[in-house]
Amino acid sequence: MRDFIIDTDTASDDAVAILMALAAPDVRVLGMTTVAGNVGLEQATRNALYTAEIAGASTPVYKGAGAPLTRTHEDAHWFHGRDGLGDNNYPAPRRAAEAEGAVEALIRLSRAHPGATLVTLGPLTNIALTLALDPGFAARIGRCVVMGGAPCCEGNVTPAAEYNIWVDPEAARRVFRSGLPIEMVGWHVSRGESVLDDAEIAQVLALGTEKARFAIGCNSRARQAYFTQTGQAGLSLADPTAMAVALDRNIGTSWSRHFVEVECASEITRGMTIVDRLNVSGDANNAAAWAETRKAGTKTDICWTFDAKAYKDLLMVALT
Ligand SMILES: [Ca+2]
Repeated sequence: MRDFIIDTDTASDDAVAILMALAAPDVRVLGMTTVAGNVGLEQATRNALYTAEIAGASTPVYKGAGAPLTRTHEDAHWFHGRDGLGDNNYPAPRRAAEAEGAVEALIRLSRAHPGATLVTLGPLTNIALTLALDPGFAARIGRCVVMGGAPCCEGNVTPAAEYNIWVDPEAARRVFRSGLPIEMVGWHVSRGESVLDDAEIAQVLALGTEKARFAIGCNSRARQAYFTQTGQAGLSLADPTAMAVALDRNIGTSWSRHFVEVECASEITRGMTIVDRLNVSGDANNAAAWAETRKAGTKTDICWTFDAKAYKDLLMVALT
């Protein structure tokens, strides 16, 4: 069995990603840690618990940060609905979160299960706080699959940035410099061929399971919002594409490894993930600006392209 820990700002696409992990026969989800992001912390926690319930799982949920490290929290209700699950009035979950906090749980679980895979589906606040308290955390994680960023392409919240990185860029910068073995699955991966078209959505619903109905129903608002934003019809699910890569790295079909920097100061490019694709960050004209990144020495694996068919097959099995 492979051990997974999921850090999530549970909204509608997180919910589908969580269902995928909980359905994987060779994966044990040790716990889920929640963070303020697409929705507030209380709602994210409630949604994580409710999603586990839909999957018939009793995975413990640990509450984490209620706001970014230094900035005011900004939600994404416009995309996922006020409750993050498309405002379908889902009932309250039967279980409650654990008394232990997310940071404490992350440290404890990484000690008890070294080599576990950490999958982050939200802002990186909890992970930055964990690293601040325990820098050794990075070395105890086997893989860290990050849904976040927009490497060398446009963002979904500003022209330059993807939401998870944009909302807490200081946390992201700390995490990208930490030595965590990051596999970055940016927003671009969930677009184009990865979008479920109307026929594929009908195929999911034809499975007739509660999981399938929930996966499509909770994303009804996101489906409309994505069309408004991009003009592409269908269901674009960012977190499930990252989870697919976590479950099977080969679903990412081309990768390369680079220094990545996160813009924290600019108004226009806040949260931009800048990838040193040509390895010029050490050149004299860049050396000062990139000194901290290069000193940290951590490169990130960037997923550029993706096997959309294998992802959709995996999704269908998970929702059956
Ligand atoms: Ca998310």
